[in-house]
Amino acid sequence: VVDVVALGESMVTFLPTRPGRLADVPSFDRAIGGAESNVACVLAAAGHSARWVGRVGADGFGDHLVERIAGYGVDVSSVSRDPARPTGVYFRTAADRGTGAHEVAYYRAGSAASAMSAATVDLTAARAGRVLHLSGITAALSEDCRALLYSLTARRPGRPLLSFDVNDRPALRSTPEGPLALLDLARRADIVFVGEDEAEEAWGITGGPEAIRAALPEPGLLVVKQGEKGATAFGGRRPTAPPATFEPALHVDVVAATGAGDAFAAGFLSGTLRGLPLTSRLRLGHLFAAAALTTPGDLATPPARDHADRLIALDGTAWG
Ligand code: KDG
Repeated sequence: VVDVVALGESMVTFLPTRPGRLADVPSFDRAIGGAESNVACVLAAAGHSARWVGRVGADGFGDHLVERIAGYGVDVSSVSRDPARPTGVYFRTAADRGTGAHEVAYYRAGSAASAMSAATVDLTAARAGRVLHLSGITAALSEDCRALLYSLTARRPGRPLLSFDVNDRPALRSTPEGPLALLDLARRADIVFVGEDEAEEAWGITGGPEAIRAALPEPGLLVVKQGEKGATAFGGRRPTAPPATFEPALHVDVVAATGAGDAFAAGFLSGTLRGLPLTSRLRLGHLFAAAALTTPGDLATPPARDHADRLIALDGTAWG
């Protein structure tokens, strides 16, 4: 059984060769992106077996994605090709040094991945892992994609451990009820990742991690990411649940934040697959995120397992 299956849209990503507005950047370097395949790539790099299930066009960009993701050791045998629709691509600018703001231009409407549905995706392959990792991005791609998420998150015998990263992308919202579907889907998952700022923006929840847990009591594990401060995990169901576990993040000079959330999820899932305690899972999340934060693209190779294990075992003051 494969450890983790991640399903979602991957895109060829164009990273700017210089800072500045999209209107001014003269050229871009090609890289790969896609929140869910990022999680699969990082987990494979961390020594787990991982599969990415997605749909790309029958074009060169589709070939590029499949080859690059396979290069991380991810099983891509269940990726389907759509002869009638293109592979999605997107461009972004460098983050502003002061505010972190950057521009993103998606060219993904009508993409091959937006045609993912129960008819075009290998559901058996999607359900065959110990963990199935999904994200809210898929819900925003099309009606079919949203229906696919509802079907994969339905509680049924033998369902893999369901991991869901809310990943609200305001630029992709097509309906005002979009954010509510994300809440609905999160409630059906076993492990949920959400940003504190994201919960406020999407759902208007302002009271911090405790308030988010109150609104989202169902998942066995809820991880609230608090940016450079750290992350809080709630395990077990109320009212008998242990108290929240907070772990501070590592301080790094951020080069690009994109992909950090995916790396964090991969680190946490790696610790989960290894049966590590919550504190270690959160620290692995932070460690993997630090690697992504200090590289310009989405993907960074996480530290090797023995190295990572020594780092997460450092005493709390090294982490504070
Ligand atoms: O988490 C990184 C992703 O945001 C990036 O790779 C692009 O998947 C992407 C998206 O839909 O925003």
